[in-house]
Parts: sequence; structure tokens; C-alpha cells
Amino acid sequence: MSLRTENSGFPSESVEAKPAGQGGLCRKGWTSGQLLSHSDRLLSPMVRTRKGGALVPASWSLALDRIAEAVGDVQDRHGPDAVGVFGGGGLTNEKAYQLGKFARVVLRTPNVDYNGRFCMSSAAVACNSAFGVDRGLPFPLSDVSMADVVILAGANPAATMPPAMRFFTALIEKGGTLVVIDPRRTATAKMASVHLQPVPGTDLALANAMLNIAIRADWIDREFVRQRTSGFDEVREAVASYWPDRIERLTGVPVNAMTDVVRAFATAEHAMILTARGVEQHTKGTDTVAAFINLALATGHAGKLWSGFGTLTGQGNGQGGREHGLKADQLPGYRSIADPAARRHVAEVWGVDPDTIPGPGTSAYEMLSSCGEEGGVRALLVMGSNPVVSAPDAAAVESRLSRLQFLAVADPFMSDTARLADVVLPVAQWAEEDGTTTNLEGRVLRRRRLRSAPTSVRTDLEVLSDLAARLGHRSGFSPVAQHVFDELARASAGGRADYSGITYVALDRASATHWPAPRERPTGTPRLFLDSFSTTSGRARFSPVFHRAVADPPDESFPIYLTTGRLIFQYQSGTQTSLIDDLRSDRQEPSVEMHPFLARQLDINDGDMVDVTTPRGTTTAWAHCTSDIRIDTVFLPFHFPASGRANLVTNPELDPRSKMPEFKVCAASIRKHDPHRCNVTNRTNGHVTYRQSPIELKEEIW
Ligand SMILES: Nc1nc2c(c(=O)[nH]1)N[C@H]1C(S)=C(S)[C@@H](COP(=O)(O)OP(=O)(O)OC[C@H]3O[C@@H](n4cnc5c(=O)[nH]c(N)nc54)[C@H](O)[C@@H]3O)O[C@H]1N2
Ligand SMILES: Nc1nc2c(c(=O)[nH]1)N[C@H]1C(S)=C(S)[C@@H](COP(=O)(O)OP(=O)(O)OC[C@H]3O[C@@H](n4cnc5c(=O)[nH]c(N)nc54)[C@H](O)[C@@H]3O)O[C@H]1N2
Ligand SMILES: [Mo]
Repeated sequence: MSLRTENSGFPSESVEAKPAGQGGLCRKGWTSGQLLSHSDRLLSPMVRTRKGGALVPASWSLALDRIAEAVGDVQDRHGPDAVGVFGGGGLTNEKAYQLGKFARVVLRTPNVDYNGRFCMSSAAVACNSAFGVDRGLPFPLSDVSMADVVILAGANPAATMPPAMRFFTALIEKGGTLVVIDPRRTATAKMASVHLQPVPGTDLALANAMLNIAIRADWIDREFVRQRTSGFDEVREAVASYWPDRIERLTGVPVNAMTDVVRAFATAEHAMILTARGVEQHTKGTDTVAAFINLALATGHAGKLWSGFGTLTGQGNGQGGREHGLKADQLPGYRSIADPAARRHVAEVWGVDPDTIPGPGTSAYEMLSSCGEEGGVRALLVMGSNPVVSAPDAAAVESRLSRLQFLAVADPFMSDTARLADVVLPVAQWAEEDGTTTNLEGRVLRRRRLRSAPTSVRTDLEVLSDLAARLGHRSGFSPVAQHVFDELARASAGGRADYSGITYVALDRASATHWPAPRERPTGTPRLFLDSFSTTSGRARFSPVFHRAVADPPDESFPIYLTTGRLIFQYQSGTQTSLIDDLRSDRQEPSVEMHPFLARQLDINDGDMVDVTTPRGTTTAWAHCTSDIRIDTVFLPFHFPASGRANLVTNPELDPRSKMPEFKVCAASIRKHDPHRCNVTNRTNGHVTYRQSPIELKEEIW
């Protein structure tokens, strides 16, 4: 999402500069200029002089010395792996690259990961395995309006990507069909031609049933399957038992609705499936994405113009953030850290011996949950994330972070995570520094510095350069974004995400370039797969995948499905949007969406304060009654801090392949808020759990 603003005195970007949004900005974008000069902005490093003491302003040299000393001390006593790095998908490509290099070269720790693990990791694993590459969309976003049928699974772009809505609107206006799969009747679902409203956590079964229908109706593109894919027979066998009427009972989606959607999709000339977090943030998120990819491949809707599978990106640099080595298992250029050839190539660019580059480290949640533990991380550097609000089972994460020997946070604001830190570094914001980001289409965009940062703050690149110098690396960590980009481009050469043909000069001249852009094809590749897929065989791979229950399914004590997600005028963990007055007026307090029938059964009225409880704990929110949600499901936005955190109750169980937590479904109970009625403490971590007698959802309201 673009963050340039007009009302803050900056020129709005031209349509050419931001083609994916065609120059449009959502309201968060228009107002984010307020953050540059906001009075809550951090203007001095803050240091805690003793454990349990207050954070007090300090000089940069004192703050950086404290970090270097703590790193040295922890590593002397517990080894290099005891220091961890936690980054963010909002950081520019240059910062993501430099932070991954800093971890491997300066800290020599394998433990580096980032909040993108909570974002797009399931889609990334599924796309790599099916197509041999992970680029959110293998085509420009504007292609959406050229398709005849688009299925949006677990995505609510009307709230989360408003500038992209013009393409969906154009699709509908020219008579195309938009199908939305979401347990809630969202603003996006209201625009759609068809809305399927499944039980949370059942999309894999739904996709398999849709493929079952397509196979039995002979809507398979046999020629495409034969010529351009591998593994279909196994998938045909896998979906054979996904009889639509059986899956109707599991998902709540009527057979005739499934059939109508499959007919429209499979028989369309051009059709797409786009997924987002609604189907990805599950313990079976990777397999669910694979099930939708299977459907697209079997019907021949991939590797062709105006057709294909894609996933909608999240954060400002959600795509670029996962290409340059900020992931525990990855080196720049989207290379595997376990691949000897990749290690040799990157080691040469870094000027180090390949054997000194650590192997794969722990994933984001695993790292957070190892904090302060024997054999785990003892000192952590956080840059560009606020896990106290955004990580699952947040109270447990918060208590682990407090048990660290040392926590450093670089943030323009005093986030809830920064409040726990021993050292907080105030850093520059987007308009005050150069860099590049890569959007969901793999299009590399130049971000130009528009004004100077306050003199007392430094950029993240300066912070890494200063820290590297203190830890014995006086070269190799340039604070200049363009130098870092040039090195990143060399490190990526020959990798999956090849930037080696891209330069700042070229980006400044043309609008932007889609990777892969190797030196011999610097103009890049807007559309992938038209001739062949990026796998070694050139064929797309089917994967047989099977439905399984959610990790924490409803039972008598916790009878309701809870899902979480976003509101249009709030952003992420709220560090930034909570400061903007215009945005605070819109549902600025924690709220829980529930169907009026469910509310009536629970004796709850619209506007009551309620406790939402799961085996992890309780969060408190205002009841927001709406018939736009399934009767058996409630929805919590995750933007709010303190006792309104949705993540106090979410399930940290991980997808075994992507290590994505199950943010999108767990079992909950709900009751009117009553501070005196907490009657059960059943958690090892000491959190109090409220219990209620089981509700019986009456037959006739279903
Ligand atoms: N306003 C706003 N915009 C944002 C952000 C923000 O915080 N605020 N964040 C950005 C980021 S980082 C991201 S990742 C994107 C996310 O963008 P989206 O993925 O569109 O957003 P979510 O609200 O997380 O989830 C989308 C939908 O999934 C549905 N859902 C929940 N459970 C299930 C399920 O089991 N099956 C299905 N089919 N659907 C389900 C929810 O009801 C929700 O409407 O948004 C980006 N844009
Ligand atoms: N329950 C639930 N939880 C979720 C999700 C969900 O759907 N449900 N979604 C997940 C997803 S998709 C995501 S992406 C995560 C996001 O959650 P977080 O990782 O917490 O992301 P943000 O809230 O954007 O936090 C970014 C922090 O970095 C700071 N910051 C911004 N720009 C910069 C910069 O340039 N440098 C530095 N050093 N700091 C900067 C901001 O002020 C803020 O404090 O949340 C995840 N958590
Ligand atoms: Mo995200």
C-alpha cells in the first residue's frame, strides 16, 4: 500500500509510479503523513538502566554500546545462537537484506525470522512447490479485470486493499463473475456474484469437493494437464472421496452452490483463483492453498493469459520482504540456506567463508516461544514488528519476552513490544529514507526520500551499520540504500528472485520492473509461466492434500468458532493507526462481530461488553451484532492492544510446512463481561480462563 500523502505536503504519486493501485490511496495512506510529525514519535533512544527500572532517554552512543555489550555477553555465555533477530515485512528490500546479512555475518546466528511468517508463508510454500517460484501474482493485478471468473478465497480486499478494488469492480461491470469464499458477508462478499460462507477451517475440503465435481462433470482441461503438469492422477484419487453432499455437511456450503461455482469457473475461458489470509492462516494453510492450486491446474486456468492462481500480499513490502534472506531458511535471491551452491554464491558476495554462514534457524513463533528458555534465544533485536500484539497466544509471548536477558527494539514509535525493551532505538519513517519495495506482482518500486528525518533519529540501515562496526565489522554494512541495493542485486543473481538487472538509475528512469530481471533481461518479467513453469521440469506440480480438523475444534466448553482479521480503517497491531485521529473514530475499540441469533442465545445485546475466552485466555470486546457472519462464528479484529488483544486467545499451533500459526480459527466461549465470574484457572502459564455452561444452538435457527 502506498503511504505517500497530499495533505501532508507531498505530491501524490502518479499512476505510472504505482500501477497496481493506479495511483489510488486508501484512507490509511492519505492520513499516514500525520505520523511523520506526530507528537508521540520517538526522538531519542531510550535505555533501561536496570531490570525493572524505567526507560529513560539516552545518547545514541550509549544505546548502541548497550546493545553491543549485551550481544557480546550473551554470546560469550550461551553461544551465537542465543541471539535472535525478528524483522518485518514492512521493511524495504534493502533493510530486509541487510538485517538477514547482519544476523548471519555479524551475529553468526541462524535465528533470524520475521512477521511475514505470520502473513504469507503458507501461500509461499504451496506456490514454490506447485510452480517452482513464489511471486504473489504471476501476472499484473490489472489482469483481474480481464478474467471472466475470479474466485477470492479468504480475502477481503474491499477492506484490506481498497486501491485494488477498481479491478474487481471493472470485472463485475463487464459482466464477469466474482465469487467470494468467506465465513463473513464482508464488503467484498456484498459486491460478489456468489458468496460461499463456509465454516472456518473447511476450505480445503471445499476445494477438494469442487475438484471432485469438476472431474465427474468432465470439466477437466486434459490437454493442459497432460502437457504442462505432473501428478494429476494422485490428486484425482485423493479427491474421489470428497463427495459434495458429504462436504456440504462439513462446510455448510450447499451442493448446488458449489456446483454452480465450479461450472462457471471451469468452463470460463479465463479464470483466476486468488487466496489471502482467510484460507492461509491455518495449521493446514499450505495444503489449503495447494487444494485451490489443484483446482486451477486441473481446469487449465494457469500459465495462460488472463488466468491463473495468485495470493494477495499483505504488508507494504510483503513480497520483497520474503526474498532477501530475512527468513530462517533462506539466503538472498530466494535461495535456500541449505543449498551448498547458494551458500557459496552468497558467501562470495559477502566476502566470507561459506562454512561460517549458519544453517536454517527457527521460525518466527518458535523463536519467540524459545525466548528466555534454556537453549533458546536470550537476547533479541526486533526491527519492524510488534509481536506483543500480533503474535498468537500473545500473553505467553509477552511473558517470554520479559524473561529475555536483553531486548532491543528499533521503531519510530513506542510500540507495546518496545515498552518491554532494554533499549529502544528511534528510527526514520518511510518518507525520510530511500529504498525499494516489491509489490504483490513482483514489481520493484523505488521509494524516494522526500524529506529529512529529525536529526535525533537514524535510519534502520544506519543502525545496522553502527552496530556492525561496534561488533567488529567496519565494512560490509553500508548505511546508503543504493549501495545496499547494488549488493543485494549481485547476491540475488541466478536465484529465483533475480534482481541483478535492476538498478536505481533504471528504476528512476522507467516506472518499475517485475523480477526475475537478470542482467540479460533487465526489463523484467510481468507475466510468468506463459511458456513454462519455474520448476526444474517446467511442469506445474499437483499435490494430493486431505482435510483435517482444526487444531482447537469447538467442544462443549468452547462451542463457538472464533476467527480474526482486519477492519478497513485500522492497520495491523495499531502502533501507527491508533495515533491518527481520523481513523480512531472508526470502531476504535475492540469489538467482536457476532450474529444476533447467537447473541440472543447468550443473552448478549449489541454494544454489551463481552469476554471471549479460549483455552489460552480471555479478551474483552464490545459486542457488534451483525447478520453478516455465520451463526456459529465470531470475528475479532486484531488491531487493539492490552486486554483487547485478539491474540490473547488465538491458537499458536503451527502449520507443519510453513510454520504459520492458526490465527484464523479456534474454539471459543462468550459471555457478558463480568470481572467477578472468573472461575477456572486451567493454564500452565497461570492465565485465568472463564468457563460457561455449554450453549445449545437450537436446530431451527440454522
Ligand atoms: N485496513 C487494513 N488493510 C490491510 C491490513 C490492515 O491491518 N488493515 N493489513 C495488511 C496485511 S499485513 C495483510 S496480510 C492483508 C490481509 O488481507 P486479508 O487476507 O483480506 O484480510 P483478513 O481480514 O486477515 O482476512 C480476510 C478474510 O478472511 C476471512 N476468514 C476468516 N477465516 C476464514 C476461513 O476459515 N475461511 C475463509 N475462506 N475465510 C476466512 C475473514 O472473515 C476475512 O474477511 O491486509 C493488508 N491490508
Ligand atoms: N489474530 C491475528 N493476528 C495476526 C494476523 C491476523 O490476521 N490475526 N495477521 C498477521 C499478519 S498477516 C501480519 S503481517 C502481522 C503484522 O503484525 P506486526 O508484525 O506487529 O506488524 P505491524 O503492526 O505493522 O508492526 C510494525 C511495527 O514496526 C514499526 N515500523 C513501521 N515501519 C518501520 C520501519 O521502517 N522500521 C522499523 N524499525 N519499524 C517500523 C511500527 O511502528 C510497528 O510498531 O500480524 C499477524 N497477526
Ligand atoms: Mo500480513
